[in-house]
Amino acid sequence: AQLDGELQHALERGEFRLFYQPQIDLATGLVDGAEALLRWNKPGSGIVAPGVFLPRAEENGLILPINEWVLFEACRAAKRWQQRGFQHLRVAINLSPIQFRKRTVPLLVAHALAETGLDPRRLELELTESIVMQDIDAVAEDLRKLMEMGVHISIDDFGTGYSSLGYVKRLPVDRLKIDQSFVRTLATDPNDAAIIRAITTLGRSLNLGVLAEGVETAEQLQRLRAEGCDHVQGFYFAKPMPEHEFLAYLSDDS
Ligand code: G
Ligand code: G
Ligand code: MN
Ligand code: NA
Repeated sequence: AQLDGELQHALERGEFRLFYQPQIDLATGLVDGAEALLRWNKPGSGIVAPGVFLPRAEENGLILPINEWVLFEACRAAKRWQQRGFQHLRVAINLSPIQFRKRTVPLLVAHALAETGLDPRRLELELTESIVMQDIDAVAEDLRKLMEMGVHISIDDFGTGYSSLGYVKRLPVDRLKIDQSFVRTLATDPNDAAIIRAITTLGRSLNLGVLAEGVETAEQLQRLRAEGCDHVQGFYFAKPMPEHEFLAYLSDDS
């Protein structure tokens, strides 16, 4: 209950921040996007990770205004990047299951794009299986509206859920994000390589991009490239960081 009040205050006082983790296009070796990850800059405590407060926010409903703030802030940030000359950079945000249940995501996204002037093609929405499993027809309809706007859709933590194959066929999506659990032990567990190959093969045949998350070593990178991943993201390249550090990283990179 104390956390509920603190989160409400955090929202009102503007204590939330977005950190950005670069995503690298393996075809060019360049950063072409970033995942926005929520942080709470709690007075007296420093930066608090989302695992500490998002589960509670999902329970008490505060996740709705929090994620709405995330959407608008990420669009404002990406618009700033465009204006600085990084025209091809995309920003990806994480959506939560209860947002989709409200059926307001397409409208909210349209508002955020209109208000910030961000090109819809520079926004990506990451969905988890817990979202798509709810009411797949309703989700499919909302995703179609978003895609018609030009917004990109990816499936996060791909491979960890048990209905992955079924929904990938029924939903309009642009890419799969291979869960980091398959990348972590890639060098030592032959099953991981087999799973990753299955996902990239699926991606190719359905014309979907495949991004591997949690890349921490040169060896993992080399194997992921060999297995046909087109994008990577992970500590090997960079950790999630504040916007000014991300912009400095971009300038070094190009
Ligand atoms: O940022 P990591 O570094 O700690 O994130 C932990 C988890 O929190 C991840 O599963 C990530 O998807 C989730 N997460 C991070 N930011 C957001 C956000 O803005 N909205 C939602 N719904 N989940 C987020
Ligand atoms: O669930 P989702 O994929 O949205 O969460 C991304 C989470 O993964 C964030 O908490 C982010 O900080 C974390 N992350 C990103 N890259 C790496 C990595 O290379 N190694 C590890 N262990 N975690 C990572
Ligand atoms: Mn994610
Ligand atoms: Na993930």
